[in-house]
Amino acid sequence: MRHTWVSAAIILGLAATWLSIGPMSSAQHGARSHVATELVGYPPPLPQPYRPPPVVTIGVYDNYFLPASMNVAPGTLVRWDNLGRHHHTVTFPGGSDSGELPPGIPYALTFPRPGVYHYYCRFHGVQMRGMIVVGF
Ligand SMILES: [Cu+2]
Repeated sequence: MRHTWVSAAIILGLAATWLSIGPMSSAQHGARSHVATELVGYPPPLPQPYRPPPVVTIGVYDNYFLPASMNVAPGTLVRWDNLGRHHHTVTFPGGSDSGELPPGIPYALTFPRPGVYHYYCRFHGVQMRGMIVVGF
């Protein structure tokens, strides 16, 4: 009986030692612990499904943009459709320019960054102006 208690105490002591230092030191199996480090976070996150960017359309008429002002989220694709009977442009001062857009020809730009973007038509700029507000 006394022998059993001594054995149990020895086993408990060994178990406590094992738990405190681990089954092997890291130097003993460095390669294995390197692999284990790489597997942290396994399984890897699932790939996100492709989500097309939001798209909005602005009408280009003779001689105005409709709507003249539009708020969009970052990453939105903005498309201008020339629904008028004349040629127009979508021109951002110091930036993109659609060139001359004949009737029926669209132009599109993506707005990745927040900000306020003013544009106009080079042929009718006095009255034909627009603004894209890209939200934060
Ligand atoms: Cu115009």
